[in-house]
Amino acid sequence: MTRTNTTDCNSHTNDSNNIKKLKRGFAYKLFYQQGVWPQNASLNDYYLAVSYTVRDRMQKMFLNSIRALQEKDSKIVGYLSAEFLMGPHLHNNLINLGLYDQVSRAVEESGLDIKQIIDHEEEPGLGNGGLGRLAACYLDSLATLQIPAIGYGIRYEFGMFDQEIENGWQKELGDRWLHPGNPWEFKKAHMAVEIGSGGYTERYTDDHGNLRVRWVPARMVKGIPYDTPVIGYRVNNVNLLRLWSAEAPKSFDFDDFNVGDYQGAVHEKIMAETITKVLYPNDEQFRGKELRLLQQYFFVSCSMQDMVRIHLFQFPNLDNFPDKFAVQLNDTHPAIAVPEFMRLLIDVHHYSWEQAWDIVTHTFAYTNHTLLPEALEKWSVDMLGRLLPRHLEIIYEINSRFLDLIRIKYPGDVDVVRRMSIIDESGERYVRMAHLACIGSHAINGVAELHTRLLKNHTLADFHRLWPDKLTNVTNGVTPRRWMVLSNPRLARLISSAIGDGWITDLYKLRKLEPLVDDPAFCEKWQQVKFENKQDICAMFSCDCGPVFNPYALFDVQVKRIHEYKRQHLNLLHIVNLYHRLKNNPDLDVPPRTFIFGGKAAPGYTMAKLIIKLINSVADVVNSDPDVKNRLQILFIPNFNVQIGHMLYPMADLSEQISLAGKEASGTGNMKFSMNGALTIGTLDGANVEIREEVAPENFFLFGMDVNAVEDLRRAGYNPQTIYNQNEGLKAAINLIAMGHFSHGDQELFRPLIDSLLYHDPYMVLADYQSYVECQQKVGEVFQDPGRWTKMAIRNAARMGKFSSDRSIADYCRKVWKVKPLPVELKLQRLPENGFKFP
Ligand code: AZC
Repeated sequence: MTRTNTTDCNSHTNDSNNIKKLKRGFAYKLFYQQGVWPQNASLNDYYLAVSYTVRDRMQKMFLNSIRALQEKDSKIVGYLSAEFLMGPHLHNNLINLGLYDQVSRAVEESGLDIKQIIDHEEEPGLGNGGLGRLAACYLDSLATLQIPAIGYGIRYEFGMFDQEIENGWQKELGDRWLHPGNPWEFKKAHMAVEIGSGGYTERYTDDHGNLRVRWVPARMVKGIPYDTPVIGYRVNNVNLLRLWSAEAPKSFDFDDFNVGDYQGAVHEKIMAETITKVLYPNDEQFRGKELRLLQQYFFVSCSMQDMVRIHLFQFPNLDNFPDKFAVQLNDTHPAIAVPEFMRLLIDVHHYSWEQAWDIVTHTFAYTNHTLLPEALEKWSVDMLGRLLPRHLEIIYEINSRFLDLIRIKYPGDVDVVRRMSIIDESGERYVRMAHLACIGSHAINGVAELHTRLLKNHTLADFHRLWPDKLTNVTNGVTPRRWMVLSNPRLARLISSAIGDGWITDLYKLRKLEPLVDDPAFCEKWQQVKFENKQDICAMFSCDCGPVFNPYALFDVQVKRIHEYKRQHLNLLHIVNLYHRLKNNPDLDVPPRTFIFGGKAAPGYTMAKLIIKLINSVADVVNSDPDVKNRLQILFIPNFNVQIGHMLYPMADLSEQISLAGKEASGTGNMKFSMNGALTIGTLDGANVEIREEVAPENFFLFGMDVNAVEDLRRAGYNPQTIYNQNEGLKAAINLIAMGHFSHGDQELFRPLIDSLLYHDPYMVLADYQSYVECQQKVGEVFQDPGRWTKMAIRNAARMGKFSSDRSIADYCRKVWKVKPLPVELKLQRLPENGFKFP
């Protein structure tokens, strides 16, 4: 049920009444909540006052939504994810509530600047990149599609580190997102749950003579939920993001304290609270740290206990749990939920193994997000057994029953048993979390067609052969609310003025833009939007003494985590080559280009950090070279995060999606760029394949090997040196770097990178180089024909319907979760005039 906007002739009066109320709201919050007079208030005080006022406007819907979950026989999606990269809340909430215009007027009339207030928010960066941001887009779509859902995760005290660039190198700084105060969360201390770890298990006979198992943990911590409302776009539904924070069960050990052991007294508290202290900043690199396993178990156990509690609030037992909850495992980080739920069902709620297994396998579904072998989680059996002894027993039992099944299915095939076992016994013994997730789930999905195909044929081939119906594809998507309406208001306005605003909740409607490619006035407006977006970013950098960016240049953007498989160094080799050619031939007929990079490297990933240093070093030389002034510029934007993404996707002309085919599971930045009218230069990898299908090959700059060619080349024996020796342009580019042209003559600095390219080149940068450079040449030629370029850009945006996360969520609902929308009605209306009579 959609909320209707006031469209009667009184709407103007209503508006001004609302604005008056909002202004009073700000003043009230400033006075009573922040405890300051306006003249003494800081920007943070104003931000908080505005946010609390907006939050109040959500409360009625929030409380009604929670009541609807409890009252109705509705099915709830439990989305378990170690990461939720939500990005700033205020702006998004204003848009979804439909309050942006009114609040900004109220703010202006109060003498403040809405942009300044919005920009003041410290974004909750509780995720590394793609996987965490996808979870956030999905929460937006779940609420907008009116699907009851709870996102369960970890309230890291320190989220993703802040990146600074010092002398070209990445420097990591602690993120203090909670420091200014978080107006969007509600602490629910009374809903704490207890979480154990360590200890031992014991068998006992209960009062009815049944043999049972009991886990006696060595340590307990409390999990405290913090709830953040997630509102849908112009609907009454508000879902829940429930993040868990660890606290010691008691704050001090007074015995220790009284005998003078202050350190000992606080030790336990500190240890407990360490669990949710910090997000591990490694994306797609498994590290096997004990604290990380504790984090995973902690939030999973909190969440499963919470869902069980919600269920038992309505039903006498857990028999029908899978009718009430569909639980999604966002990668294997929450896969320990499988043995944890078995433990709760068997040890605590006294189900038989068979009954419990039936409930568990009807509850869970698992999404795989990566094919990179180094990202696949496998925990040492010793460590897991030490931290979670009962879970290890359960995992062994699951495995033993599963392998029995395999032996029956494939008699005599010992190899398949070895391959499919949850326990990897090839050396030190490990628990393979992907196998556990596959076996414990009723559905498994990849995140793009190609990725799912590769899962079926390679990574999970044995499982696919065993259960041909379990593996499905759900191609990723992104929310057009944040990634268009919020971040690109100029484009959103232009589109809505041309085709109405239905596209915001039905992105396929963008198709209506297509005929407008033949409308010169529309094309001109389209160009103007892009130009103004580019000017915005130029303005931001023009006051620095650094380079001033030329808004007429082709803005060529690669923003994403820095990783060798994403091949930022391929982009760089092209830049160096272009620089070299321009120096040798000033008459070269190429359009001016501004190359923009952004992204963080995992702190322990030396090669990725060296790539950042190289980008900045090349930028230093190129930007200060008068020979290429205004023709070639390079900008590394530090601390790429959601907020900076808001700025960068809308101003890009060209989107770089250049991973080696078969390595990027999907990518989601590729979708954000296209929606905002950038053209893609890309390989046939991840969702690029489907983007190209949608926009048609002639509107996509394709280069490089496909997965088959990659496979063939690897099998034939790949030797990057041969390519280096045969390609003059490549040789020149590599030599410039190697000879120290960008490092003040230092030939050692970039040697590890150069050696890696020349002697291993695991991501086949050199093999794709020539094809990339030629494709970039074509990009330049097309850009010099603005009419043609604009038509291609409009067609790109017009055909992005498939890549709305609304479509992805609708797919999950239909294929995996079997849930239906539950529109929330505003039954609980306003607070009674004379206050409550408490029950
Ligand atoms: C990422 C994939 O690398 C990216 O291709 C995909 O778009 C995204 O997930 C969302 O599905 N994976 C991760 O961020 N991390 C892990 C551990 O897979």
